[in-house]
Amino acid sequence: MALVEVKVPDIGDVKDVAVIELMVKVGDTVALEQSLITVESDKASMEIPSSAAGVVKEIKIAIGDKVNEGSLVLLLETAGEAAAPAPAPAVAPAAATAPVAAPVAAVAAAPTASALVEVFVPDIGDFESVAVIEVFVKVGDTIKVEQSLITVESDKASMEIPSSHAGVIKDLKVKLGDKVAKGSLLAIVEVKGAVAAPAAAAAPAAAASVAAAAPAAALAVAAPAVVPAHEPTVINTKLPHASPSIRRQARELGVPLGEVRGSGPHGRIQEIDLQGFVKSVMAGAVQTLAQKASAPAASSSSGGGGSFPGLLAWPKVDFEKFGAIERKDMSRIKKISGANLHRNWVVIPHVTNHDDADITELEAFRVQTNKENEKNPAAVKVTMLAFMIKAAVAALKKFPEFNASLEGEGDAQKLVLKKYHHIGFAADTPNGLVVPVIKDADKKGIFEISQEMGELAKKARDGKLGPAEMSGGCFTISSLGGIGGRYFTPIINAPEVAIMGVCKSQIEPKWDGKAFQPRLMLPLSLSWDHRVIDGAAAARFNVYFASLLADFRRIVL
Ligand code: CAO
Repeated sequence: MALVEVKVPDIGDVKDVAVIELMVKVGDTVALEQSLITVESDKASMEIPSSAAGVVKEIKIAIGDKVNEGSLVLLLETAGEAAAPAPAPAVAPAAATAPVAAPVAAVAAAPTASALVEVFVPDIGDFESVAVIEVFVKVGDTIKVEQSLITVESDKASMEIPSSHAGVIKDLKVKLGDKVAKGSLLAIVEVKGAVAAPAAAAAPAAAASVAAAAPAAALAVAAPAVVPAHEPTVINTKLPHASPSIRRQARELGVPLGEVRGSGPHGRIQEIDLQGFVKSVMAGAVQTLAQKASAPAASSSSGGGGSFPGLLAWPKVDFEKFGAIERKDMSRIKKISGANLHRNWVVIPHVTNHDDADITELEAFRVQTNKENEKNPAAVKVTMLAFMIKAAVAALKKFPEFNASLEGEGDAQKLVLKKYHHIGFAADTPNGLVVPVIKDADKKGIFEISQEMGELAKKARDGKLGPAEMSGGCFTISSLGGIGGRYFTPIINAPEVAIMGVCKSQIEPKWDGKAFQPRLMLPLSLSWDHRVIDGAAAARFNVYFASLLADFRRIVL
């Protein structure tokens, strides 16, 4: 038996990081590499793993303490004779911005050594034998933890496979067209300043942790803007055991962590658990309160996704009797967005106001701006939608009840007024409709918004949007302007309370008091939640929105 001091290892450039989570307590038996605490700087959070296995005898820090490399974390009673601590293990960054949980690298730091580590395909969910359609790296490349190595594609979704280790690629074991599955060897990576843990330990550790990285695309597809209200199946009364990045993702997705069953050590909630929870809510395995309220007798026989008491059953037709047909699978996006749209349509008392904006001058300005930048290859093409996003921000500021969400039920119901301005835009993709979100649109200019929108729309079409890129929206604009049409009745993207639908602008004769003038008119269709917004407010919102587009100088008033 020996008492070993466990200290904060080299945590890179960060100094005086705050302890935000204690994951163990006195008396706990901890394994080598087990996360002990989470620290957070202004840029990232990371978990500090144990450099030895043993029983926690004393904890030397508290939540809120500031620590640095070498700070004493705790005293551990180990089974061995010698009290010499093992080399400090590598720290697993909690990937503050990545949409996936960071893998816990099963390596122990030994500053002078380097080792070859095998990187495998992690648990990728239900997919078996998926084709490699993109290889992002080559032999000799220096890669980071979480960096995407390849993209794989099944008939249902595509997903990027991240690396479980940082280092230099020594050998690449896959090529385009190869079929891979969970556990397939992807690459041999030389990890600097580290000694590989025994293969038997390394592989499962990598696989288990990267499993959390399972398909950004799949979750992108699966994740609604926010997980709807649901009937809890598990409720943890204790503080849920999860890293800050998982907590942040849960907040963004509206997932109540107390109800998520953690599959990690000591019931720790991993990203895969979060994904599983979101998927089960969306798939109806966990029935939403809204679904319960609106469709108590829901049955799969409806073909319409639920039946209602007192209504006739969904018609069953033997279509083949009338002619040739073909049955086609619905894409995952279609199924999931369909279920969301159905719920929103049924639960929210929608009203749609139609109006027109005179965009004659604004369109001329937009065309002129793009012309001026024509010769600059780096210039961003300015879109009408970017102006509409700025106009939406101004209108939300003037009418704050449009920048709100309903929370709670009955007497306890509250209106949550948001002080931030994240605007979603509906994007049509080969697999269906998704809504990427421009965060903090109030702080961005037209060029920046146009550029971000272009990038997000491309990612959406490529099926690469992460859940964070579709979360947190306050208000959505659905533009069919590039296609055509006059007006439509967009369905509100819950838990938002309004959505602006836009169709194709057309030159129309407008009476100026003396004569008809040709003006470019943009048709607007604002749908709003009548539980939150009144008709008069909606009409004023539309009038104000249109007035901003008619004379964009008003935006700075
Ligand atoms: N009136 C007339 N023309 C318009 C217009 C409007 N309201 N809006 C865009 N256009 C023009 C553009 O100027 C562009 O023309 P040029 O190439 O000559 O400049 C062309 O239409 C194509 O625009 P776009 O659609 O590529 O670009 P956008 O910025 O308008 O829209 C995006 C981007 C991602 C929103 C769009 O591609 C898209 O997916 N729209 C569909 C959204 C949708 O499905 N909504 C329905 C949801 S409910 O089911």
